[in-house]
Amino acid sequence: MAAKKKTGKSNTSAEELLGYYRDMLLIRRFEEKAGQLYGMGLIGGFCHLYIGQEAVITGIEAVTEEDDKRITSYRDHGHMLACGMDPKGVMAELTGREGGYSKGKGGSMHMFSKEKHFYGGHGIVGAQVPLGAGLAFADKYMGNDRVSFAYFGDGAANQGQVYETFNMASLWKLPVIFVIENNQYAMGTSQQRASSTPDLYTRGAAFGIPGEEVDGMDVLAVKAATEKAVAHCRAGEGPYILEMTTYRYRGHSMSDPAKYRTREEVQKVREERDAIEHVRELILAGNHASEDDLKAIDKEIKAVVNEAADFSRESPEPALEELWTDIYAEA
Ligand SMILES: Cc1ncc(C[n+]2csc(CCOP(=O)(O)OP(=O)(O)O)c2C)c(N)n1
Ligand SMILES: [Mg+2]
Repeated sequence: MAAKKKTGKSNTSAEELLGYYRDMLLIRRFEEKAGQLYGMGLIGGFCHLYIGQEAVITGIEAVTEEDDKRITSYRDHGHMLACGMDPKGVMAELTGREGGYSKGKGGSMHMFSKEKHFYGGHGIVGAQVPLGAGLAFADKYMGNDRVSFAYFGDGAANQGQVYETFNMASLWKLPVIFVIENNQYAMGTSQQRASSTPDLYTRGAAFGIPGEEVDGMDVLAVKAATEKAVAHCRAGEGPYILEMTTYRYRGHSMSDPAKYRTREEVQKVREERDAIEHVRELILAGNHASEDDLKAIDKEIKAVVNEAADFSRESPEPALEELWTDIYAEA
């Protein structure tokens, strides 16, 4: 295996590292299970897996506080798990069951949790970005010091509505952090083929929004950059852009011809930059836990995921009458 070029604080505590290990592993095992259930025909429709990108959401959520808000695209399962939503409710939504977060009527891309301040789950590329600024506007209006996180991809970064949002967010100094999850591809189109400039973190320059490029495969680097961005927002300085360089290991969605990149390219990232492996190495090198301890954690996580999968199969399908509920909000 090639030498790692990761940044990382050697003084990170055992507890913190083991926490990241657990959180990232939960996302990976959950997504692997979702892939299996999809293959078995238990999940239908769209399903976009987050495998490979776990360090981004894990590092950011390590910094968030109660009542901070988040909104993202259709590649949303990891975001839900990381902000504390119940794996059972997420999995049951994937299988379209009553016990799901949207009572089985939303599916993979349309889940919400008011309690955890998770505002979706959006299938229209880039649509969550102005909505994220809206969340931040509400907090500014209420006069609190909450921060909103609007996540979007490298493909979405070329959408017009993103720049309209940048303008307003900067003009009104909204406490929103724009997190660009640059996983190098938008469906089958590589970033090089679609973006006029390679650096997405500079895209706010015309609006006076500072930005930073971060190794999104290194949970400690993600956390450090997020701390800086959050401090900026909470101090009333307005928005911030974090470009997380990351990689998705699986296809765009569940059907993906995978003709746009080589197997070797994927394998190389897995071997040299995997976020979970990186934390695992830090844990072992620091003698914070043994190989057996880590195996035991994996076993525990698998049990949580299996329980979620069982729940998602046992929960009934929504009753027919549900077709008529949750359509209009009562005003
Ligand atoms: C407005 C709009 N255009 C096109 C699509 C089809 N589409 C779905 S995902 C996607 C790629 C987006 O890529 P990126 O923003 O990099 O996010 P990623 O899937 O890599 O997480 C496209 C073109 C869509 N859903 N909405
Ligand atoms: Mg992408």
